[in-house]
Amino acid sequence: DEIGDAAKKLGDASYSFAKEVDWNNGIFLQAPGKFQPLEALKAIDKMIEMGAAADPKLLKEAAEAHHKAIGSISGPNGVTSRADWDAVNAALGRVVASVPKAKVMAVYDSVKDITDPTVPAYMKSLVNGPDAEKAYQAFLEFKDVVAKNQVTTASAPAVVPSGDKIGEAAKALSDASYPFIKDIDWLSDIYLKPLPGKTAPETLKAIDKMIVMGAKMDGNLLKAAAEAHHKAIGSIDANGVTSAADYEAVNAALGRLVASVPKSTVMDVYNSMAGIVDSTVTNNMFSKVNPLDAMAAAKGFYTFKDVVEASQ
Ligand code: DGD
Ligand code: CLA
Ligand code: CLA
Ligand code: PID
Ligand code: PID
Ligand code: PID
Ligand code: PID
Ligand code: PID
Repeated sequence: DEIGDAAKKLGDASYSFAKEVDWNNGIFLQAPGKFQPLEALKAIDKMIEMGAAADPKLLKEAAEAHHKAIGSISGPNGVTSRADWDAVNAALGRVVASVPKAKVMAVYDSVKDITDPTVPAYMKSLVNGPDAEKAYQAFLEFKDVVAKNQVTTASAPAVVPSGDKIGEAAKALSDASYPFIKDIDWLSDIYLKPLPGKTAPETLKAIDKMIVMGAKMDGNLLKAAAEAHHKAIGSIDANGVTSAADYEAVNAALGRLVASVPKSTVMDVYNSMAGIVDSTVTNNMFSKVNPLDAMAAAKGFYTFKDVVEASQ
């Protein structure tokens, strides 16, 4: 297709730049400017809306392209192969072309709002400047091909299941865990801290398992889950906590999503995460909430998972 061909040209002009970026640099975990969680949440909400509007099949293919690309990483900077670099760009270009332009620009504008204007120049100073300019010039040509192939209306909204067992179980889970949700400091910057003692390649391995799980999920249920999150963001209070009803809808949507993939795929995520998160992290989280609320929530979760497993 045209976007695939354009991605090859983009690769010709941008792979040198890609090789110069130190993908293992911990700086990419930091906020791109002042830490402003509620503003950042607005930007993430725009990404969720864009994801919910995208063609689920193209999203799945983009996730698969990333998984493949992780498999061909080499060298100290963590760069993927030339062929996989092109394949990721092509896949993301197709995702962008599957949503109306305004949804893409809403992401750009909201990310711009939380990005310190000196950040791009600083990023450029870490690589060979002319290579960055060449890559950007090629991006501008690529985006014209994407725009030419872009839809003008979003894909249809998700079909949301109702009256199912997971929906019922989500009510019980949410009643049992909402007090715990209210104890959590959602606006803390702790969630952006590096995992103690873990390198980027180690962390990326665990993220790869999530990408694999994402690629196997039912596309309609993934879209429904994204829509539920968007709605939930719309009802947060000053502490960032969503309403009880929206929290329940998120739990139901995520339970259905988990049920749409094989158990072993879910356990691969759990086991790989358990391997990089040591007990100091979980103990620290536990120390910040009411222990009784946390235990009630955990009990609710372990009951809920049996219902999910039964429909898996
Ligand atoms: C950049 C963008 C990269 C900066 C990276 C910051 C983004 C971090 C996002 C973190 C979000 C947190 C969410 C993650 C979740 C965490 C959960 C815990 O370098 C601009 C200005 C605005 C920059 C900020 C906006 C960036 C938006 C990026 C898209 C959002 C993606 C979302 C990513 C998040 C996660 C993904 C899953 O646009 O951008 C560089 C540009 O900066 C440079 O400016 C441009 C001008 O816009 C353009 O008009 C033009 O002037 C150009 O061109 C210069 O510079 C000139 C000529 O005109 C060209 O023809 C050509 O010759 C060129 O020069 C060659 O040099
Ligand atoms: Mg990403 C984007 C890393 C998985 C879907 N992703 C980005 C970039 C960053 C990144 C490179 C955001 C920061 C930025 O804009 O830099 N993703 C990244 C990693 C992983 C991952 C490390 C781990 C596996 N992504 C992942 C998965 C999905 C996505 C699983 C779902 C399928 N990702 C996704 C989308 C987008 C990203 C939809 C974006 O739009 C965003 C992005 O790249 O925006 C431009 C700048 C970008 C780069 C350095 C890489 C692109 C290089 C281009 C082609 C040429 C360079 C131009 C110039 C020098 C800088 C860009 C200017 C900008 C204004 C366009
Ligand atoms: Mg998430 C999970 C935040 C958007 C899909 N998401 C998580 C949690 C964290 C979170 C609360 C990961 C950390 C963790 O496990 O804590 N998501 C979060 C935010 C946003 C967002 C702030 C922003 C809008 N997500 C989002 C979107 C999608 C997803 C758009 C795609 C539709 N998210 C998604 C999935 C999963 C998450 C599929 C998970 O599996 C993971 C999760 O919750 O795993 C348990 C612990 C969790 C919580 C504090 C909240 C849940 C409370 C449960 C139901 C009861 C508590 C049990 C116990 C006390 C603690 C967990 C024990 C553990 C062994 C299970
Ligand atoms: C400027 C000036 C003009 C010239 C110009 C110019 C530049 C404009 C630009 C630009 C626009 C632009 C847009 C970009 C948009 C990037 C969007 C990224 C979206 C990320 C998402 C992440 C996610 C997910 C995901 C799916 C999940 C939801 C999420 C589901 C259902 C200034 C050059 C024209 C770069 C969507 C993918 C996993 C949130 O106009 O003179 O330069 O860049 O998890 O969804 O699960
Ligand atoms: C524009 C203007 C509007 C019209 C428009 C428009 C276009 C927007 C577009 C577009 C946005 C867009 C985004 C693209 C982003 C591509 C990002 C590629 C990332 C590739 C990576 C590869 C890799 C890896 C990997 C992980 C490793 C690092 C690597 C570690 C730690 C402008 C059309 C709406 C194409 C990250 C995955 C293995 C490098 O808005 O008027 O057209 O395209 O090895 O991580 O090692
Ligand atoms: C300039 C002027 C214009 C011309 C121009 C220009 C240059 C702009 C530039 C540039 C922008 C730019 C951006 C770059 C962005 C790279 C983003 C990489 C993201 C990597 C990640 C990796 C990671 C992980 C991971 C998970 C870990 C955390 C991490 C935990 C819990 C100035 C040329 C346009 C290079 C996210 C995945 C392992 C961080 O604009 O005239 O030159 O470069 O380790 O999670 O640990
Ligand atoms: C234990 C001991 C026994 C008792 C037991 C027990 C506990 C097991 C447990 C547990 C398992 C478990 C699993 C959990 C799994 C969470 C999975 C999260 C996945 C997140 C993803 C994120 C993403 C995306 C997304 C889609 C994108 C890709 C991504 C596309 C196409 C120990 C109790 C049985 C909690 C997939 C969603 C946006 C990466 O066994 O005696 O306690 O918890 O962006 O994909 O866009
Ligand atoms: C298990 C054992 C196997 C069988 C199995 C199994 C089950 C795994 C499961 C499962 C995993 C799972 C995960 C669920 C997670 C739910 C997470 C809910 C999160 C809700 C949020 C709501 C909110 C917001 C929001 C953003 C705000 C904060 C809030 C800020 C900054 C165990 C079946 C495979 C259900 C985050 C979105 C508005 C709070 O593996 O044998 O069954 O379910 O307001 O952010 O303000």
